[in-house]
Amino acid sequence: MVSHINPKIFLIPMILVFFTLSAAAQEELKYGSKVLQNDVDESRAMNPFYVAPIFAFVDAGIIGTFDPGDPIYIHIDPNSNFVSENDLRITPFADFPAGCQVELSDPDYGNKLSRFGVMPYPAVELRYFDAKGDRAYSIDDPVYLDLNPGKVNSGDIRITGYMGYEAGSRVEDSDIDADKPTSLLPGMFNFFNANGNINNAGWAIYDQGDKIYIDTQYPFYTITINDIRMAI
Ligand SMILES: [Ca+2]
Ligand SMILES: [Ca+2]
Ligand SMILES: [Ca+2]
Ligand SMILES: [Ca+2]
Repeated sequence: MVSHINPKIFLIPMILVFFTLSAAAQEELKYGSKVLQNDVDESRAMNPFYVAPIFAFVDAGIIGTFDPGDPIYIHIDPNSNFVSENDLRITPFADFPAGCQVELSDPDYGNKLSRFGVMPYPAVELRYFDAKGDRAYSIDDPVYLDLNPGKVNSGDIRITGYMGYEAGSRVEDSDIDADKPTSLLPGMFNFFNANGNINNAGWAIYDQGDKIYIDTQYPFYTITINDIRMAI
């Protein structure tokens, strides 16, 4: 009997369902969100970087000190000292939100980068607050780029949102999460090679549109629950 049904009748509702799912996916895949079970990207393959990217910042605002006026990046090529194409902003810069890649025509492209942990700048680590106290990194635990590592305090950067504070925001002394102890996050940067391109040696190429994750169950190179999306 099925063969008598006109397939076109089903096509329109299916398209509507597709667009609805796409809209939902856009929302849940936002910057600083954690991968949940059955998310569209869960269990996708990821690729390692040839050289591990670093956190770096532009010393703007008050010069000679790291301060809230200084935009922070995941800097892809540590051999360069300048904001480069496809570096990833992890704090907003001008009208650019956290989680977007730098393009050649952007105003911050080519700005000089400074490194954390090099005098006079503070050291940083990726750390989490064990919110439910289960002594492991888990889904409720917010993650920080933790300056002067060990405790959430003023100037730390939220890598994930927490209690209404957005991913990419900076902690202030009066915030709910200020003064919380932190633990080292097990994690490394990997990326989803969205456009699928590879070089002659067979390595995935990180370029425009590819999505960086903090991979918290490595080195399996798979997007799993609790990994953190660093790109919009
Ligand atoms: Ca500064
Ligand atoms: Ca926990
Ligand atoms: Ca801190
Ligand atoms: Ca690519």
